[in-house]
Amino acid sequence: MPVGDAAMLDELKRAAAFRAVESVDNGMVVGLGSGSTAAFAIEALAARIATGLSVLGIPTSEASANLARRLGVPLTAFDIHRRIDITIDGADEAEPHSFHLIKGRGGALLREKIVAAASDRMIVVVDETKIVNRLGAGGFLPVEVVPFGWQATFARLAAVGCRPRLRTADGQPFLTDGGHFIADCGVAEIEDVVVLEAKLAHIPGVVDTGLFLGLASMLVVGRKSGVEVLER
Ligand code: A5P
Repeated sequence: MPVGDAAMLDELKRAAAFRAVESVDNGMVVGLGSGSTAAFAIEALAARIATGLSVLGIPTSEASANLARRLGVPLTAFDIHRRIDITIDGADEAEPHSFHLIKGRGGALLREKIVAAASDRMIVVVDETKIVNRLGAGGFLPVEVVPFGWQATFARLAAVGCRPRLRTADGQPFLTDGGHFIADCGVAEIEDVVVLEAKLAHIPGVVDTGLFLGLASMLVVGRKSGVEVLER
C-alpha cells in the first residue's frame, strides 16, 4: 500500500476510534482491543483519562497492556472484575447487516473473544476498507490451534474446506500470548458462517476461530466522508 494511503487509513481509524471512546462513561471497566485501530482507541481513552475520566482497562494482549501502561490507562483483570462494560476493538472484516466479524490478523483472537464475550457491549472500530458484504471476502480466516499435533489439526481444517498455512515470524511458528499456533486459512466468501464456526469448533486441537458472531453491538466506521456509526 502506498505510504499516502496508509497515512490516510490511519486518519480514518483514528477519527473512528476517538468517536468510539465517546461512549465510555466514568467508572466503567473497558476491554482494550488489539491491533493498530485499537491502539488509537487506547490513545483516545488515555486522553480522556488525562482530563478526569476514571476507568479501568482489561487488555486483550500483552502489546495492548504495555501500551495502556505506557499511556497511563489503569488496568484490572478478571480475578477482580468478571464483567466488562464496553470493549472497543478493531476487526479485519465486518458485515454491516449482521455485525459478524473476522478478527485475528494480529494473533490476539482468543483473548479478544474472551473479553468480547464478557462485555455488555462490544464496539468495533474499522476503516471503510474493512466493510464487506460477506465474510471471507479478504480470503483468509485465522484459527488458533494447540501446537501438539498441529499437522493433524491442519488436515482436518483442510477437510472442512479451509486451506491452512502455519503463521510464522522470523522463520519460526508464530506463538500467540497463550502459547498457541495460528493457522491462516485460505477461504472464499463464506456461505454460512454459523455452520463453518460449528464445524471448526468440533475439530480437536482448535482453540478458537477468528469468526466473531453476534458479539459486536456497534460498528464505528471511519470513512473518507466522515465517521459512520451503526448500532444493532
Ligand atoms: C488482532 O488479533 C486482530 O483481531 C485485530 O483486531 C484486527 O486484526 C484489526 O487490526 P488492525 O486494526 O491493525 O487492522
